Amino acid sequence: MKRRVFLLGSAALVAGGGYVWFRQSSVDAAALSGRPRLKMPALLDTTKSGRFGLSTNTGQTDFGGGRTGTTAGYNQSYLGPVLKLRSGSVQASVENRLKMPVSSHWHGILVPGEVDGGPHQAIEPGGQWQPELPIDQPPCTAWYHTHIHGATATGVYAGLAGGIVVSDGRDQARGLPSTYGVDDLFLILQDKRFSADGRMVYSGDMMSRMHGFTGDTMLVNGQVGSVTAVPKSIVRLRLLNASNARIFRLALHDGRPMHLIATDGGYLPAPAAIEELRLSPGERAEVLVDFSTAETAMLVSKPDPNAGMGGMMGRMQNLISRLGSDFEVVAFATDERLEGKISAIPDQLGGAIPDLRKLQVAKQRHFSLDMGMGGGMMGGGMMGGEMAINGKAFAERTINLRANLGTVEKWTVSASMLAHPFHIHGVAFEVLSENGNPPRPENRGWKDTVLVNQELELLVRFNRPAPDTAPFMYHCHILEHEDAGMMGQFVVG
Ligand SMILES: [Cu+2]
Repeated sequence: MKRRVFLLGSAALVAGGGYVWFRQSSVDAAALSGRPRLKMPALLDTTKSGRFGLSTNTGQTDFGGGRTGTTAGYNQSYLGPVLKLRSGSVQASVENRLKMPVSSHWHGILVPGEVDGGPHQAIEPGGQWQPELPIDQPPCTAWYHTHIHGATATGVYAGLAGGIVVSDGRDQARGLPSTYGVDDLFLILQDKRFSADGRMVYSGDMMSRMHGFTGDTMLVNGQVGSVTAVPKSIVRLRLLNASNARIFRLALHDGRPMHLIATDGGYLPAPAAIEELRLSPGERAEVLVDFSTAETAMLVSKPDPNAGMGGMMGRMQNLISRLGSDFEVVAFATDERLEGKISAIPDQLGGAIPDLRKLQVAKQRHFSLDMGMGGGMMGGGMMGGEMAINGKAFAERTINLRANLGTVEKWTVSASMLAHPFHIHGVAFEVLSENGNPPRPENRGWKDTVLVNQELELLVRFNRPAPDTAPFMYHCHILEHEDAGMMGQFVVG
């Protein structure tokens, strides 16, 4: 069945843009054959050595397609290697060769506050940080990125981010594709803006501060206009949204299903066939796609719901953006030389079903994600586009709440005006309800980041400690909002 091309009202105004192209039920193989092949990030496998080293660098990056930029990365000029971690103690070393402070937050890795890599673990220029990471969690896809308050948006945009795979080495027994770079692919999705002469640009203008910065060009693993070679088999895509602000609504161009196998914290009990996957900044999802049925395929995205429905400014932004209507995220072409080992979607995955409902709720809390209007329309001290949670902008010396180690709390998180991806450090949570309904498939399982469009109820499990000197953060993962103060911090003890 052909996928319905779904257009927002305003998108009709950008006809002549790319969307008509995606009505095609097949992707032209000849058109893809001239493109450069997508490269996977280098894999830094720590499962034998139990250690890894990262160092921040800056450099000039050629993204392909005539696009270049002055960028930063870990161990390279843009982004960083994918770290493969196993359970047990892992010795990390992060060296900062940049002229500004950076950090390395292990987003989705459940470790104590002192080694979480948040704003309190800044690494000064020339400095080195050597945390020991006690890895103890189910297999999952996670990531790392700089997290300096006020400089996270520009740091991640420059390239200070990389992927993480937590593995228990048992994916073959699960019947899952597990050959990295062949049938187990890591795809880092980002959007960027480029000047007329192809240089990467960033803007902290009013619209970007309000809505978050969105780009006009798609990058996958730091590459523009590439094609991903896949075997004619079942392939696993580890999808990471490392954009500053863009929310993806992903689908295969021909309506073939994606089989969702894992969300942020790891495997679901069984695969769930879905047609659309919503992935907001900071979130990860693993899907299986069957590439045996056709030689080519295209992962596309519908417009960002924040840009399309976020009022007049979002609509204007849509009109000037080439990513305003349905757009290509990543193209695939089968390659006979690649050997895929998996030809069927497994029935079961063995992911533990979080059932926090059986546990006693120690405390109930409410969080309101607040946006100050530029003109001070909201009053209450949130002038000039300041962002806040429960009316309070982030303050480095304020502990906003205290939780007890080993307890479960019910957090109700609400948002108005825009949808905000809400991330909590150092915990895994279960989405209890989403706008009064059961959570959508991609919000099931263990989560650490979730898009809040109206009101979500979360059951949050606190089982990692964080002292007053190294509290955990909770914040909006639209990085411009986070930098502007939509963040709080908590201790667990
Ligand atoms: Cu936000």
